[in-house]
Amino acid sequence: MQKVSDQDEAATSFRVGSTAIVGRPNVGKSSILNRLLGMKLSIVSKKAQTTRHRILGVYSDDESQILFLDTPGFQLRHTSLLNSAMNRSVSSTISEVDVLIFVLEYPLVEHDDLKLLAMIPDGLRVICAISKTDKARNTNEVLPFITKVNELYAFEDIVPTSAMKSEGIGNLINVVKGKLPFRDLVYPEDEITDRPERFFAAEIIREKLFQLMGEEIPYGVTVEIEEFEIKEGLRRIGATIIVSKNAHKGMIIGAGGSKLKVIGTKARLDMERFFDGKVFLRLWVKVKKGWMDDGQLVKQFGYD
Ligand SMILES: Nc1nc2c(ncn2[C@@H]2O[C@H](COP(=O)(O)OP(=O)(O)OP(=O)(O)O)[C@@H](O)[C@H]2O)c(=O)[nH]1
Ligand SMILES: [Mg+2]
Repeated sequence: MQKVSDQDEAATSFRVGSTAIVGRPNVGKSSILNRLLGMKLSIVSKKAQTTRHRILGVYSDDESQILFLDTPGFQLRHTSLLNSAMNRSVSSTISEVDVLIFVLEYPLVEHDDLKLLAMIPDGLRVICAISKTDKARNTNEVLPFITKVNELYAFEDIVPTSAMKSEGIGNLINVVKGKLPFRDLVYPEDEITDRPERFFAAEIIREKLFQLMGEEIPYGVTVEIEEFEIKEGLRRIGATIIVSKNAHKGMIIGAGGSKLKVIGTKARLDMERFFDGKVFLRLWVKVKKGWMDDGQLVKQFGYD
C-alpha cells in the first residue's frame, strides 16, 4: 500500500490507513478484529493456529477508513512448511502497514511475546492492545500489568481490551485513527473485506473442525470448496475436508457419519447467518498424507 504524508490533508478529510493485528497464537487477535468490525469475519477457537491467512476487515465511519488486517499467530516453535507460510504472511503484512497493533494477553508476558516484539522493524508505530482484561477481577488489577507492558517496548499507546465484554474496542479504533494520514478512501464505504464468499465458506467449516475435534486433528486439516453455486438465493456448497493422516478421516466422519453431520449442520447454520440466505452444504473427507510439509500442496490449498 502506498504511504502518503499528512500534507495531503487538503485533498480529503478522511483519515485512511492500514493496521495489522499481530501476536503469538491464541491471544485473541481474531476476536478483537470481529469486535472492531461489529461482525464475525474471522474464525475463532480455543486452539492455537486457528487463523491461517491474513484477513482484511474494512472499518468505515464518517471521518475514517481503517483497514484492519488479522494475521495468523506467529509461530516460534512449529516448523512445518504450512507454519513457515503463515509466518511469511505475518511478516509481509507487518512490512506494509501504517501502524501495528501488538496483542498481549492479560496477564501474561511470555518468552515468545518478547521474541516477536524484537522482530518488529524499527520506525514502525506500535500500539499494544492488552486482550482478555475480563480475566481481571477489576480495573485496578490491570494497572500493574500496564506498567509492566510499558517497560517492554516503546509502545505509542497501551489499550486494555476485552473482546468478550466488548470493552476498549472504541478506544482502540480512536487510537489507531489518530495515527493515520488524510488520504482518499481505498474501499467503497459498504465494503467489509476483499475475499470471496467461498473463502469464508471454507473458513466456517474449518472453524467447526477446530471447535469440535480433539487436540491433534485441526492442525492437519484444510478445506477445499469444490462447488459454489447461487441460484434464487440458495447457495449450493460442496466442500472437501482434507486431513493429513488416514486415522483422522474416520474420526471426523464418526460412527455412521454422526460427527460429520454435526460439523455440517453447525457450519451450515453459521453460513446462513453470514450469507444471510439458505445454504445446501455437502461435505466429503479426503486424506493427503503430510500435506503441511508438501510445498506444492501447501500452495495449492491457498497458503502462500
Ligand atoms: N476471556 C476471554 N477470552 C477471549 C477473549 N478474546 C478471545 N478469547 C478466547 O481466546 C481464544 C482465542 O481467541 P482467538 O480470537 O481465536 O485468538 P487468535 O489470537 O486469533 O488465535 P490464532 O488465530 O490461533 O493465533 C478463544 O477461545 C476465545 O474465545 C476475551 O476478551 N476474553
Ligand atoms: Mg486468529
